[in-house]
Amino acid sequence: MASTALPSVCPSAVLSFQDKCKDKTKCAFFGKGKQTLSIKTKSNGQITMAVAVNTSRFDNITMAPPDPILGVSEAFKADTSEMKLNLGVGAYRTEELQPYVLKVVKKAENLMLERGENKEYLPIEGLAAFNKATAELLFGADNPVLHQQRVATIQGLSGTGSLRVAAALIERYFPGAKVLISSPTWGNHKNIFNDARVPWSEYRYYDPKTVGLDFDGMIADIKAAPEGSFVLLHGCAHNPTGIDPTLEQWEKIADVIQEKNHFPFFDVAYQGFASGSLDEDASSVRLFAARGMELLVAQSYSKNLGLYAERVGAINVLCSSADAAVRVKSQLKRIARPMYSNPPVHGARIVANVVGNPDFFNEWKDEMEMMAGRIKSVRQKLYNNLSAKDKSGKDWSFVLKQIGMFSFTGLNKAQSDNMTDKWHIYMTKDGRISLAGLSAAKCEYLADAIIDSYHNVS
Ligand code: PLA
Repeated sequence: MASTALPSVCPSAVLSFQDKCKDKTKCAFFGKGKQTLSIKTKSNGQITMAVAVNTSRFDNITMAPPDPILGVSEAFKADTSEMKLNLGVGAYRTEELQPYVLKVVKKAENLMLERGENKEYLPIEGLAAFNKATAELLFGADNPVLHQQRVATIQGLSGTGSLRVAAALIERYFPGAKVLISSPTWGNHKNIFNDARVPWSEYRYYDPKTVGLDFDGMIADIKAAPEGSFVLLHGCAHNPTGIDPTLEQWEKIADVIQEKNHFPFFDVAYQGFASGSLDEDASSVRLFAARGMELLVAQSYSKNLGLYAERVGAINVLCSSADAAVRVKSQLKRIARPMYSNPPVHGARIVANVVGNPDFFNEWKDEMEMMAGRIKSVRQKLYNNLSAKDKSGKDWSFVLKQIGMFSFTGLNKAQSDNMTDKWHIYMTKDGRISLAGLSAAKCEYLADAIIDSYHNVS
């Protein structure tokens, strides 16, 4: 800040100066709001004038790093190459690499328009028909936990917002409890718990040597965690590895969690997308519920119904009694109200309409199978190209073993950089590619890029 002492002037001069400057648009000292001027009269009659040039109270705020996943889409947009391919974010594309709105979603929306639904606020907990449908999709409509009213469900701002509400519940009612997160995991998990001030640590999950699950490491780390920790589990289609435990392994994971009095916390962002079946993909959650365990589940409809920007999802807390569920639900609402007040209605109505109408429900299942099927077919085609073109003898079969939207290629940061810099293929720097953004036509090009990056960059 520059400080200038003006020659002694009488107070009336100050007044006239201030008067002149009342019209700030004409006064040179107030150029475009970038400068501020303050005038002080000292006891000796001198006037000091302080001019602050181009300063901001935000000057000590540094640039946040670009988001490791959504930042990739920004970089992709800026690339002018015709060969460019966005395999960063997990968003389903058609064979023509265009975004896809499910036909059944359009039908449900038309119905909603015809009905002339209003735009009144939803209750804090969200749309009742949605909450009922989402808990039934997750646990199965005839699951005793629902009939016993042991599940507290509130609609959330998709998977992310639901995880954030659950994190706030943990912070408030289980202070100091740790969340155990798989290594690696979806990049945003750590931010969510950091921002909610919930301590976390990692458990082993991925074994680069076998390109598979490090099951023994996972069990050992869950066992070693302080009793009563929350164990964050990907319900299906683990992101980023695409490696899920088998049902037998899930049973063993449940054993250890029960032994240690831990709390299972499922993130279900891909129900129906891993196997193509809603029920099969919920089997991990249902297995834990059948053991009478209390658990948390965050759900998302971004991928399975393609409702990405509608932000529709839910947080479910399975409690050991109906009475506990009522109290937990009241506190979930208490957390949500000052955070975002109440959730958006449009996506919730779509889900409720699709699930509530048997024809629509069947159409949804068909379309989900179609999407999951397209991803499986490009997975196969990518593998075929990799194994036919790479003469080094490397085993690429892990591509086929992984499930869901992603393939975890094992490419390191330098190799992933090569994919982008040389081949214009955009992906996250942990070596993850979204097969949902790949077309059959681009499989060969992608295989060439992977082989080049794997063998020629270290
Ligand atoms: N949980 C997991 C494991 C996810 O992969 C994602 C999304 C979410 C929750 C949250 O999604 P939602 O808030 O839209 O419901 N992961 C994406 C997108 C698809 C993202 O990073 O936001 C991904 O590319 O990893």
